[in-house]
Amino acid sequence: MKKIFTTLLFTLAIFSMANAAFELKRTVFVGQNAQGAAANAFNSNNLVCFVGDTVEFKWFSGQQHFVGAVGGPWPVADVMVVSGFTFTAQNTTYQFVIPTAGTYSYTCFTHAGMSGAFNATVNPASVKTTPTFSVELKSFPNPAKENLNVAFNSNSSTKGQFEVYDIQGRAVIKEEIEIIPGANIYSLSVVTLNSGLYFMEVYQDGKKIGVKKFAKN
Ligand SMILES: [Cu+2]
Repeated sequence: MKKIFTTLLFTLAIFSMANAAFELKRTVFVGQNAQGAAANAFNSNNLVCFVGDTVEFKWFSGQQHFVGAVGGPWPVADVMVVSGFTFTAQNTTYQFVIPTAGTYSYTCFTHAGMSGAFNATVNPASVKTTPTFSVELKSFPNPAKENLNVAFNSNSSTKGQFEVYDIQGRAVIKEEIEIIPGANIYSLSVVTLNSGLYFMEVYQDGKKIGVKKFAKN
């Protein structure tokens, strides 16, 4: 029992680490130069980071620094934008989670020439890739007599389903398919269908990814 619990904890820890790996906290020391010494400067004053990261401004030295944003896509509601933020020994940190890509400039209004920026881009590792169909769904011949050929492109290998509905919305055909990366062509037998209009829906992993209207002769 204890072993199972330990394994579970370990698994949870790994899982949270994997999630946290995309978002980092980066510190900008207020009142420190690039060499780490006390100065009317920010360290770093040219931070490179990712959307979702937390930038923490942390007081390092100097009596008082009144810091505010001067450019970039800062949210208006942000305290550092609206009123500036005062860094003193007692009031040491200010945190900001980067909401969107761009270059965020900031300055210390107390000390001329004390300024910096951080440039945020979207971390490619955090972008979840969802399978997409790069080519429009095609069906032919239209009207169909015995077989309806369905063609589309996919970038992944997954399970899929064809569903055909009549004009009253009744399901008349359901067929499981295996979707492969690249060009997919399926021949669907429609010989049992009455003449009329139908809608063919294609599902990938339970999600509808295409609809095509066709006629049966
Ligand atoms: Cu300052």
